[in-house]
Amino acid sequence: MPAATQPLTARPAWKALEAHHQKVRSVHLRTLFAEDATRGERLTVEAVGLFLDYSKNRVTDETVKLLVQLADESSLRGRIDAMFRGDKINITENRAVLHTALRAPRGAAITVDGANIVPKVHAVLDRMADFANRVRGGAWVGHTGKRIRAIVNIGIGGSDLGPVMAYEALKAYSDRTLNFRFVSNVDSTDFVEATRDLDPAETLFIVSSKTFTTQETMTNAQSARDWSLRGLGGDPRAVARHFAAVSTNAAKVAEFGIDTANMFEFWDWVGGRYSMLSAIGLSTMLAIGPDHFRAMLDGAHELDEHYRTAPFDKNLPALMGLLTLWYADFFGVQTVAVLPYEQYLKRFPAYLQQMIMESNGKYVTLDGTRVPCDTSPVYWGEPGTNGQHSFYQLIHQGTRLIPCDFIAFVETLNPLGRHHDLLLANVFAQAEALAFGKTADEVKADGTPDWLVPHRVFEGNRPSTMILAQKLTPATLGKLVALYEHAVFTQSCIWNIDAFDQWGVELGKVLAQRIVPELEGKDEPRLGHDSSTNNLIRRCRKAKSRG
Ligand code: G6Q
Repeated sequence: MPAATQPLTARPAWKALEAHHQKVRSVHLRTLFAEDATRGERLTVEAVGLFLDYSKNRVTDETVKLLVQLADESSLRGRIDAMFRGDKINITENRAVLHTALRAPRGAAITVDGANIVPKVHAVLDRMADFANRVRGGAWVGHTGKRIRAIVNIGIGGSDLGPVMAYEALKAYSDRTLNFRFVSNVDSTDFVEATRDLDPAETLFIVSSKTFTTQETMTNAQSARDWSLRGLGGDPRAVARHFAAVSTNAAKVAEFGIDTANMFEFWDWVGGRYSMLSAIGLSTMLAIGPDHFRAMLDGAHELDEHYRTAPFDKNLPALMGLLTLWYADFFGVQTVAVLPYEQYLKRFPAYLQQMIMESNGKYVTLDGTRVPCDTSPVYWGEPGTNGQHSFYQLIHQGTRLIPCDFIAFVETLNPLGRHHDLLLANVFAQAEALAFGKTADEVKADGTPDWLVPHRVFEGNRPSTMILAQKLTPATLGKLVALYEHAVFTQSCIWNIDAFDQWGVELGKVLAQRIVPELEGKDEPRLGHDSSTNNLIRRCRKAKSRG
């Protein structure tokens, strides 16, 4: 039987990795480095301007060889080709998965259902650029003739996290005369706080929703419409000057009252969490301008080409995906920390949380059977150095193994005295401390009293990966996004799961729809939930009527 058709845990490479794990699991990184003076230079890969140092991971050359063998036995190459080609690999929704087409150069050809989609992608990009130039240049004015000064993106999940992250990440490249806000939560506080100091005459809302049916977004969009019209004298024609939409659903956009001339389209082959480089990035383009936006697309495309063509042992996303799988499935690792040493990347971990956990947080394989091993670990993180003064304690001396991804840049966008050297010194020091720790003998040699020694020992052997780039630019951000997207895809191919659906978010949505009238209705509803849910609903109804 060819390996790919064998159950994952029966494949020769999986069996070999199990046996190999027994041999290496207690080998210390100190030993691995002591035995190979070149390890820190050898176990690195540099491509498309990203330098990946994976030498401080608990791997040997044999581990990498076996992981690559597992990728081969899982037909990773064929699956990558199928994704790029536009095969309908999102089988539970019968959709192609072509976020890579969003950054394909003009002139490329990618066919979906018999039509080349690349010209459509560029037509939308051109319309976005024209709109962005008009708003940024002041040619587009509001209903009363005033220039737009504030842009509020309304969206949630994939229609929010990418735009927020990219805006924060690329603030240095943004037009500082424009004020950007992001409203996602159905909690009214989000909308009220985001708009409290804005002038409706100068505010443009972008309603970003693939489906244009999402409860939170449509509720916020309605409140935005009311807020605008209230502030602009109630003339419904004002909507056309103060609202744009990003959606796949033209009918719903028109039904909401937004002129479809102000609608920017994307397609069902772009997953929500993979959509920040589609028209969902309109707020990003408004902030940084079309040229920087295109540079971001080009960066992502470079990484796409690298992923598509590089051998897996020299392939940045493939290696990153495989390393995490090694920890998740063989070391039983439950969580991974992403720690950018770059303040502008403060929302990058939150963005990755959705991309990774909504994609690979699955227990059902493409065949509908249960996966035979663990799938995605939990991702979390904060920028360094702040985290060092908070949760790093647990990473250094806690009982769990938490692999870390460090992201650092040689240059800062804001040179100021010694700050950047201190920042870099810290990120390198953390990776070193995690890997090598500090032995009891070393602690004693410092003159530490015996009783205190155990507290001051660092076991080390805590793995980390260092991603180093020259400088945070739009192109670099595009590369980082594509790097993680493809690392996620790599894992999903091995686990044989659908990384592009998200059925796990549906049940709660449906139940909420049922509870809304039970909370709002005048008459006491007949409640048919469990006793806890019934009690919570009754309690709120009573408290509201007293309130
Ligand atoms: C992402 C998910 C989800 C989605 C939101 C918003 O992959 O599908 O996070 O982006 O639920 O959906 P709409 O864009 O349709 O409003």
